[in-house]
Amino acid sequence: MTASRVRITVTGAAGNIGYGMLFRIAAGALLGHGTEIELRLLEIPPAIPAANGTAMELVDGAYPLLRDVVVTGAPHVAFDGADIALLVGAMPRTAGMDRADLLAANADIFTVQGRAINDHAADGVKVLVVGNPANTNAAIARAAAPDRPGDAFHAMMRLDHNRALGQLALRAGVSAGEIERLAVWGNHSSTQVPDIDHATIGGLPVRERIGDDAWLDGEFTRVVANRGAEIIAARGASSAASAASAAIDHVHDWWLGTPGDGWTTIARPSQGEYGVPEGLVFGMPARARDGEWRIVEGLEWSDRVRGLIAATTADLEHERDAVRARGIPA
Ligand code: NAX
Repeated sequence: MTASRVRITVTGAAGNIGYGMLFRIAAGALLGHGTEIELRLLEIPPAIPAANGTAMELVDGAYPLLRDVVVTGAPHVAFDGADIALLVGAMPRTAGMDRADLLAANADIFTVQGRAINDHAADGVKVLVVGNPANTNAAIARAAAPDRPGDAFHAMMRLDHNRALGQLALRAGVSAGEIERLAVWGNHSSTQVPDIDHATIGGLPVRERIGDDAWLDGEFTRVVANRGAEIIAARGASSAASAASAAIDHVHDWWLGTPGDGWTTIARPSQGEYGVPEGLVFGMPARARDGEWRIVEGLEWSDRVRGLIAATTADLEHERDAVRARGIPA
């Protein structure tokens, strides 16, 4: 896609992922070096001073592509004319809050933001939800934006995809760039299903190249699905830089296309592909061309993968039903 100037809205701009992402966006990592950028940074009132500090640093970076930075607490200002919206800010789980409370608190945020996108964003806006629970938050935002095409609302599963690539690359002693045709199905949660059955390393099937099915079907899947918790335990802070990098990868490919015949993982509202209930924002393999994603269809699931996919589907249905039980469309 080409456009000489693109307006990008980032919510939660004062947070850790925001800080990991904004300078790379300003430097051209998102849309390439021929596209000027306007940034709209949305924050809640207590975090506006910190977002202003980030905006000052963006100015101090003297990025040639960066034409404008606006910090605001008003969704209608933040999303006005947005071509790309990165919904990073979310309500974190606090002491005493159960999962249903967390879902409901975030449902309010993503309903307001979905509505503001519906009413104010540019035609063709592309929305990536990063804030957790990302898949269900994306479904909520989409439901609040009935005038926009459903497939404009994605949730980020590129970090899960990249984590799986990273583990395979380490194990095989290759670059992540040599691995193709990987997919991560389902929810961005511990039920996600990294699927290597179609994947290749340097053109060879992964199972053949690695030669250790027990590791691939056990430890590999566990490490990828629980990597976020492992990083919090190691750093004492969540995985902000790799999450920012994955969000940039997702939107970069949406805008500029996936390279060659390769595919990656996105989560967008199911249109019934692979029998997944319509509307669930579900991780699937996809290719991007000319600003549109096409799901890679026709892949066969092993019995093992099929069983795991049933579980991640039930996980997402459970989240959706918990939100709907509070009267919130999702
Ligand atoms: P931080 O707590 O550092 O930052 C979140 C920011 O969002 C804060 O500055 C807060 O003021 C702001 N915020 C809260 N409500 C808002 C609202 N209604 N409008 C605008 N801003 C709002 O969290 P960070 O580490 O940046 O993570 C952000 C989100 O990403 C979390 O929900 C986190 O769970 C999620 N993640 C999602 C990942 C994925 O793969 N989908 C991986 C990384 C990350 O865990």
